[in-house]
Amino acid sequence: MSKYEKFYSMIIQDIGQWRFEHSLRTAECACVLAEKWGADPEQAFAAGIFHDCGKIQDRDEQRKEALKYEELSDYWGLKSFNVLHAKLGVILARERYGITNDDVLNAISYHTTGRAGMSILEKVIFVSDCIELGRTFDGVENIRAAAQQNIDEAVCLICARTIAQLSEKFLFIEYHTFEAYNYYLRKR
Ligand code: DGI
Ligand code: FE
Ligand code: FE
Repeated sequence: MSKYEKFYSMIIQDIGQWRFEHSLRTAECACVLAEKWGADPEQAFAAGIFHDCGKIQDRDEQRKEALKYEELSDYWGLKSFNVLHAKLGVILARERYGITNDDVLNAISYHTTGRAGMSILEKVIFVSDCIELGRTFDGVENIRAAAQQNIDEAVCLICARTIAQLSEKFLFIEYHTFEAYNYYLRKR
C-alpha cells in the first residue's frame, strides 16, 4: 500500500501534517469499507490519500494554483469555496501525482458534496472522509454504525448533516448535495 509514499512529503508541504494525517486515516478507513462493500481497496487507499490534496493551506497559494485552470472558474467565487479544493484536487492528482483512474478521480471530485448515483468507490470515500477515526463530532457513532449496516443510509445521514449545518449559517449549498440527499433517502 505504499506505492504513493514518494508523494507524501509533497502533499504535506501543500496541505500540512495535520490534514495529511486525516488523509491517511481516510485512506485506511476507505480500505476497510471497500473490502466490505465491494470496491477495490487499492483504489480506495489512493483516493483517500489524494482526496484533500487540493486543500492547499495557504489560501493565496491555493487561489494562485486554482486560477491557472479555466475549468475551475465556476468554483473560484466565495460561493463555492469549500468545493474548490475537491475540483483542484482532481487536477493535481492527475497532473502531479499521475492518477488516471476515472473512478478514483470522481471519488476525489465528489468527496465534499456527494452526488446522486455514486459508484461504490465514490460512496466509500464520501463516507470515510466523514467517519475516519479522528472525527469526533456529535452523531459520528451513528454514521459509523450505518456505514457497517447500509452505506446508502450513511451517505444520506451525512448529506442531511451538511445541509442542516450549512443552512443554519445561511451558506451556499451545491445542488449535488441536495440531489445526493434525495437520491439516497429513497435508495437506502
Ligand atoms: O476537506 P474536509 O474538511 O476533510 O471535508 P470536506 O471536503 O467534506 O469539506 C467539508 C466542508 O465543506 C464543510 O465545512 C462543509 C462544506 N461543504 C460541503 N458541501 C458543501 C459545503 N460548503 C458549501 N458552501 N456548499 C456545499 O454544498
Ligand atoms: Fe475535503
Ligand atoms: Fe477530507
